[in-house]
Amino acid sequence: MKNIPIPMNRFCLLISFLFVGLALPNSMAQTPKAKPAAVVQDTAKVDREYALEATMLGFFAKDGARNPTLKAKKGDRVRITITNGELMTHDIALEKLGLKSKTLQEKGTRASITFTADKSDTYFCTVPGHRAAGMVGNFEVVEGSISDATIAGQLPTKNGQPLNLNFETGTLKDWTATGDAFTSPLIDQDPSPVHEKDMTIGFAGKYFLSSGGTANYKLTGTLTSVPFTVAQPFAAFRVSGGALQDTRVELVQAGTDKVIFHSTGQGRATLQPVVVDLQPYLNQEIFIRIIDNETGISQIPYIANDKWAHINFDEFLFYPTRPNFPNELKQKDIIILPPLDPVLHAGLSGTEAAKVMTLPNGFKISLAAAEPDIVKPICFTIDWRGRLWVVEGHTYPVPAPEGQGRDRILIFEDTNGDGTLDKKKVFAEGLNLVSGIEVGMGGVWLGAAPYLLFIPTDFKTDTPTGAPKNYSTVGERRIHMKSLIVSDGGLMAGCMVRMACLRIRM
Ligand SMILES: [Ca+2]
Ligand SMILES: [Ca+2]
Repeated sequence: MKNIPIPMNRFCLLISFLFVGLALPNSMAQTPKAKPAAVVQDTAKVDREYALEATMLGFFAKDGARNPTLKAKKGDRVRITITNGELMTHDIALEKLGLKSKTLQEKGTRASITFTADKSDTYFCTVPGHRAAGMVGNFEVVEGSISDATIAGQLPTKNGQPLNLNFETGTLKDWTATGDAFTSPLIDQDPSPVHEKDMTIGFAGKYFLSSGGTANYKLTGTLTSVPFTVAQPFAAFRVSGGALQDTRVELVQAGTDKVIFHSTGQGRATLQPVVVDLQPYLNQEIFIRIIDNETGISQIPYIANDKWAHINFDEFLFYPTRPNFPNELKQKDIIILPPLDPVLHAGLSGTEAAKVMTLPNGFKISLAAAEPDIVKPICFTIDWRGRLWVVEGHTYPVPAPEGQGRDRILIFEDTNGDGTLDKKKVFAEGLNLVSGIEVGMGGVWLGAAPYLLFIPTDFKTDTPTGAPKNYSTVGERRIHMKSLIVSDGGLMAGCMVRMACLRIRM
């Protein structure tokens, strides 16, 4: 067989779907494969350099600031480099300037835009839906000097002595701990021994406090400071860690026990200042309460173990006026993904699930196959003998390194016609990211992004007669070919992500 071109089908079908891209299928073949290398080639001299992590929750600066305002002087040569923080499609563009970086797909890859600062602008991710989701911030051309210096803060005092609200004594003096999360919470290293190595805490002084970090997030407890008088109208403290309410810092009015302010982290490790307006409480007594009631059994069902079930804290200081921090953690920046909708009848066995299904009149249902005979089915097809070919998608959604795929193709057969698939055969194993299957034209066709594979097959013995052969590359792994159909001497493929329908003629 010759190489098969992928012409745009005249019945090209566009289906509305979340994260629909705009590229058309005939451009896919030319899309270069995303490179894992994280090297920025641009070596031009720049006056100002910014680095941001790109995620669906926003662009994050190294100091934790979400969608930070990036500043430059008029005429400065500026470079903004983004690092993809997840396995998603992201880029960065400037709205007025009309400048756009290359598009990233793999986690850890980088792209940048370099330009001369002329006027203030808006930076954002051009992938449809991402700007609305929060990937947008300001670029500001400023007059004069660019300074992020803020006024100095002061430790609260008691009986003329500064309180240990920054932990610089290396002890829990002036604090009382309950539970086990704060038995040895002081850390003097960055990266911290109880956090992941790629996390930066950015604490002040010699010590900061953590209720267990990402290593011991299951611990719970409370740490309460001694009461002290509000001596200045503003305060700021540094916090990071979980965004759920059960890991939080509270400021409490002494005597009444009324919580006058609270803040969680935002699901990141870097400590960020939170500013509190204490004007209504001037000269009153308050205390600080640091709470970790999170065991890591997440309220979010798709996060099995929540490593953010901890809180980090440092340095509570008073300020005479409202301090300005470039990486201030504002409450609007704390985003908590909503829990999934509850699923009716979740967790039933295959037999029980079949019993509770609602069917149209005249229909009946019986169980054909269930776990553990079949696990993670992602696609199937029926051959001319009425047998079911099912792909188990163990690799999806993250592609395995070349040669380390874990997907399997199983053939099921109902040998006595009672509706139960009583015979099972493994046709192939070790496949990578298979999302579509069809049987016909002398073998088995697989959509295994970024490839369209053909396995020549002896259907008398149901065994491959050769290695999988690639008939096309669609350029990127996120184009999942589904709904393969052999008919009329051709192969039809539907594609997810870039929604389209292709017709491939032999
Ligand atoms: Ca400290
Ligand atoms: Ca915890």
